[in-house]
Amino acid sequence: MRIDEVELRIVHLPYVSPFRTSFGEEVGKHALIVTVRSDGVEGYGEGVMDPFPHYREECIPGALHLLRGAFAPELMSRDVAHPSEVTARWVEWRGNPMAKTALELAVWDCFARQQGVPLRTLLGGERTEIPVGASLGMNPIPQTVASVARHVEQGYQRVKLKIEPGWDVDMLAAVRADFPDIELTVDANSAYTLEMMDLLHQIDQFGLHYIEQPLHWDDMLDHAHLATMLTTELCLDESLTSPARVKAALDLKACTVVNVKVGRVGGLQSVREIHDLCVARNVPMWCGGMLETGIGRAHNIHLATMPGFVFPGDTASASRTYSRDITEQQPEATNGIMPVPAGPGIGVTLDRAFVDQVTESVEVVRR
Ligand code: OSB
Ligand code: MG
Repeated sequence: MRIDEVELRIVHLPYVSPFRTSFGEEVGKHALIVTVRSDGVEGYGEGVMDPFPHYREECIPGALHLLRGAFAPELMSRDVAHPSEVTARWVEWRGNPMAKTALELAVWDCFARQQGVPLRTLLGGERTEIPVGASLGMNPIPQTVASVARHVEQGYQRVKLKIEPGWDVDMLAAVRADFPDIELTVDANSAYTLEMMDLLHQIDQFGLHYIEQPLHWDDMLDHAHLATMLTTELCLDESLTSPARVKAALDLKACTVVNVKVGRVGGLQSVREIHDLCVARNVPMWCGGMLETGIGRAHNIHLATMPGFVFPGDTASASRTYSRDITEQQPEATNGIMPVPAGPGIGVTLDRAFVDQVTESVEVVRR
């Protein structure tokens, strides 16, 4: 395929309610929506970097700079035989997996649409629905317990609670008092250190399935140490930025569960490599989320159909996050089951009038 144009668009959407984690509170989403055009067919990708680097170190201005000045021109300078080869062309530019992914995803979607197949088919995903859980931001305890009740009632297959020091033991005790047996996990987004072993030992007592990223956002060694001191399993999120880093984490026993976010690991080809590694080592994976719009959410649903994604992921109903999304189809889960959008590519299309309303900037890079 020959890519003729790459469109880089920043949209801004309000969340239904503020989302608070240990790294801050967000009231809305700035999303980078990338469109590629090839032979009259469009494909869409989404970048999950924020305006400022609170989760990992990428940010939107940096991503635009690299996409405009390096990745898009390189992509359009030569034909693409298959989307799996795209990110290898950008290795001379180090890091920046989220920026690379935003464009790579658009190429995968465009390629699948040209072939007339759902994206999941290109990835070897045979399932037409996936199990999902929900990630709950930090709120006062009564609100949190009520929110857990609502999500359990709606059938979500696991509930994940955001924690930080001082926002952990009492909240977990309250939730466990009402829901002693539900599948429960916590996500600290790097808020703890090994100096806080007392707290971590208390968190270890709540029968959690796993603890997600308790320590520093780029660490492996401390997590490997922590794993020997807890009975609860560890899952890494922030620290896993490439197939090589996943292999290192597994070799070091820094985690026994893997959260895959396509943007963090550098694209779908990286996801495929991580998937095959985890399947070969019998390591369970699940698909994380970054409160994506309908474009990124649809990509997540397709990739989570790969057979190694055995635990429920964070790709819950779009309506939990947005009252109006930028796609015409809004993926919704029923009883903790999310249907894979049908049709070619990622199976969703842009609501163009609404996209224009919420666009903050748009530019087109041509071949
Ligand atoms: O750590 O998984 C995370 C959202 C933004 C940044 C980091 C994380 C999250 C979530 C939300 O947990 C998951 C979702 O509903 O998309
Ligand atoms: Mg996380």
